[in-house]
Amino acid sequence: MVKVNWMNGIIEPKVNVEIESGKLSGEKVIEVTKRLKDLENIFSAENIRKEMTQDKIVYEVQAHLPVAEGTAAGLFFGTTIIHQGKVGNEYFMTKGHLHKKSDRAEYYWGIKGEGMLLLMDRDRNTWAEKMYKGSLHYIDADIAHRTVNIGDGKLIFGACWLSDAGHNYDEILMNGFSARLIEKDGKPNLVPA
Ligand code: S6P
Ligand code: ZN
Repeated sequence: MVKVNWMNGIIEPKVNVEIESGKLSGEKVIEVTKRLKDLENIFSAENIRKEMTQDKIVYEVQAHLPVAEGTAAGLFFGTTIIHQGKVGNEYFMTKGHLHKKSDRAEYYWGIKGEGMLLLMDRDRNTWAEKMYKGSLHYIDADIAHRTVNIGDGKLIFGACWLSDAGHNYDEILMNGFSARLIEKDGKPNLVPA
């Protein structure tokens, strides 16, 4: 509930973010949950994914969308929580995407846990940037991005992107990233897909 004190023009904010957890509450906050059943053909071991408990949550996204998607020059702000887990020896991760408008960049920052930001350019060169509490990531325009939880708890990170960036999931669904983060001897290894 927004409290307005018209006597002095000072108002309460319409939305809050818990700094420690990234949790958003208030107006125009949406929530999306991705479970194993929603992530067909994302992990390399699709046969193993199919056999796992389909309702298991892989990641949750909250986003503050103050303007309609597609609005020029607006901003969106979100928090993603990737749960701890693996499909075979591949860590739980997001679907990954490019932006529909290819010249739109994005910021990510680490809030909690240990992760990797998988980045791929148009020539399909893939590299991984470490994510941790306080890490800051500028995702350049036209770079595909996916996040991976390599820790033993939840990975939580924040994001800020342009409201007209849009999401292109199809290219990643069709061609994937050229590398994957696989656990070997208890450590993450970036291996060709
Ligand atoms: C939006 C931003 C994040 C992701 C979220 C889930 O541009 O990058 O909010 O949407 O981390 O990832 P994905 O690949 O399923 O959208
Ligand atoms: Zn994005």
